[in-house]
Amino acid sequence: MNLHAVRKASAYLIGSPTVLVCVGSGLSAESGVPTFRGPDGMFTDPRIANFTQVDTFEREPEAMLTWYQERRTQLNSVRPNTGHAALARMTNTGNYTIATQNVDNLMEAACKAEGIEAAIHHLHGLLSQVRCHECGKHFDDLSFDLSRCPRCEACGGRLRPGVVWFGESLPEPTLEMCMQAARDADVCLMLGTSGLVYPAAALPEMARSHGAKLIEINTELTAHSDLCEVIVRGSTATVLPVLERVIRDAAH
Ligand code: BJW
Ligand code: ZN
Repeated sequence: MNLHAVRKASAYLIGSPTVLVCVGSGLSAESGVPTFRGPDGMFTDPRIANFTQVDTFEREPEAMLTWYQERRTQLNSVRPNTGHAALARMTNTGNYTIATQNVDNLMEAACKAEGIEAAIHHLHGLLSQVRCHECGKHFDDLSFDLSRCPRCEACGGRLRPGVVWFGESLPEPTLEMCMQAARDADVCLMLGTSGLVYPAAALPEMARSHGAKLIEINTELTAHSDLCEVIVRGSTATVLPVLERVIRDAAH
């Protein structure tokens, strides 16, 4: 890890700034939740890549729901990693908004474990939720077995995971709050996201055009690396605890 880059990043984060944190699947990678792209990503299997497209739900609903049910079950056995925990603690050092593309609840779990309340917005929904594809009714319940293709008690429609597929709109109030946070931010911290999926990828761009400094923590270069003031190459599970420590030490 480049400690010079970590110190440079900390200089932007010391002094209670307003921070938009844009989170992607890399943050949860060391918890055992696979990323989408890259050599170990779920999308190396083209069939799986298709399961994140809304059109596939019309053609192969059983296969798609079985895959989603497996991922819902896996959520029961994953735990937040050191990156989630450090980020939770960092939110106490400024005005932080977390805009996550992740559909796990690991950031909430880390905040709970640290006794911290943070503003976390799920742009792509949550795997723990189920909703009706027809009437939109939400069921916040992990006990549904989606692989049995359950039906909505309100309208008889098809139940599906409460996530956002390609070709579907993001939840409007969530996106609006994140866009406002992008406009207000002094700093935009990008954690473990490839920056390829819109409109989430537009948030750092929007923050930058409103004057925010961009900081990236990622094991690889991304679509946004060229826009960054600071890049720390490394795992968020390793870098965030060091960054949080430097910020905390500066406060004493
Ligand atoms: C580490 C690490 C470690 C690893 N430490 N780092 C404008 C331009 C072009 C296209 C569009 C546009 N606007 C809209 C579009 C279309 C489309 C889109 O963006 N397409 C592009 C891909 C071409 N967007 C949409 O369709 C969105 N909807 C929309 O725009 O609505 C308007 C509309 C309405 C009606 C009709 C049409 C449009 C919806 C997007 C939904 C995305 N859904 C998914 C699946 C969620 C459910 C599920 O989990 O199954 O969301 S796809 C997948 O990608 C998932 C993720 O949230 C998302 C982003 O991925 P992420 O998190 O960045 O992961 P990776 O794998 O890409 O990257 C991992 C990174 O971590 C890498 O950089 C690694 O290096 C790093 N890493 N380990 C640190 N330990
Ligand atoms: Zn319904």
